[in-house]
Amino acid sequence: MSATPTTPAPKTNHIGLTVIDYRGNKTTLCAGCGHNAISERIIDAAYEMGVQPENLVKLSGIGCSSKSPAYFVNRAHGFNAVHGRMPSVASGVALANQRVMLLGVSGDGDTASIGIGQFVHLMRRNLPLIYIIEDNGVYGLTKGQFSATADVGAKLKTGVINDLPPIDTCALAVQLGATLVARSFSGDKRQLLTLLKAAIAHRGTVMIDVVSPCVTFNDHEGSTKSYKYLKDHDEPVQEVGFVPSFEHIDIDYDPGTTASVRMYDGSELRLRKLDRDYDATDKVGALTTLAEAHEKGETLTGVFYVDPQAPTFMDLLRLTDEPLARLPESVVRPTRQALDEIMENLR
Ligand SMILES: Cc1ncc(C[n+]2csc(CCOP(=O)(O)OP(=O)(O)O)c2C)c(N)n1
Ligand code: SF4
Ligand SMILES: [Mg+2]
Repeated sequence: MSATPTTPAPKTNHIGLTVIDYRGNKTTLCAGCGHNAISERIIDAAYEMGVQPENLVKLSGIGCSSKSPAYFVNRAHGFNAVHGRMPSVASGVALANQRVMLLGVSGDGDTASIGIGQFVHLMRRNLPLIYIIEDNGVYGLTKGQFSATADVGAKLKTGVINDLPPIDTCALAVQLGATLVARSFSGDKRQLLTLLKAAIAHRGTVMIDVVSPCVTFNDHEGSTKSYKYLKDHDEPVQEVGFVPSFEHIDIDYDPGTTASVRMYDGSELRLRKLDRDYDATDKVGALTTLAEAHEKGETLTGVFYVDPQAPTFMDLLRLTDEPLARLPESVVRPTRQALDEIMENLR
């Protein structure tokens, strides 16, 4: 009698979950939209890093990009904020509960146009959160008008040419105080996955601008955010590698050519030099490199800046670890005597 073939049990991560536990709803975005590839990488990164789904808070604003959190990690919490106002909601969540992991997904319009005021203030606080911009250079949801990240000379399908200089969200984030700043391309599976895993291991503000082509309104000849343009112009500043804290792998590498950055949770981010000599811990160097790339019309990708030691907003506020919402009244309510003393001092 022949043995009945058995289906192999799905692989589990180090907290015992399968990749299915990290999936979301079926996407309603256009087939081929770069945003879908980013959702897939988020699922892979959360699975590989063993993120507890119920410990994750997904936040977004308005746009096709801001719909994406519905398409990954269904078991997480979610908040879809008003257009460009995700940072203030995220700040509130972070302050109310330091134990959750925050993942914000925004668009170039949601961030660099209507949301720029909130974005710049978020970047200067080093609040622990991951902020992803799904950057297609247009307002996809409202049918493809230029956004503030569109390059000078970029052409819409209608022939309209963009004359205004773009806002470089990475340069802004580095200058203002974000402590892990990177750019990637939705079509570069390996680099994006590695960056997302490093982002999960970091404590502080992570800002990743992911060029994510809009196949419906901005993937034609003349666009600088199309799949073809990125394939021809994507220039990594280094090769990124990542060893999570729970995988004690000793990989030999040449310290002269690979810089190693120890992340907050003990993981290791490895940055291997390519043609250019790039130091991701040098803030001024990062700004100069981004400015030079801008002058030359290059699309650089990789880690521009990382500082795993910088104090976070919570450290500066000396906030208790215990979620504020769970503190008992005896702790949050001043005593009669304390109130009397305050009143006495005001006389
Ligand atoms: C207050 C407000 N103003 C304008 C709009 C219209 N609107 C919806 S999405 C959007 C732009 C979205 O662009 P982006 O953030 O780049 O997302 P994408 O769709 O390209 O992913 C705009 C202007 C709105 N919903 N609310
Ligand atoms: S319109 Fe563009 S951004 Fe929106 S889902 Fe379609 S391809 Fe993606
Ligand atoms: Mg957009």
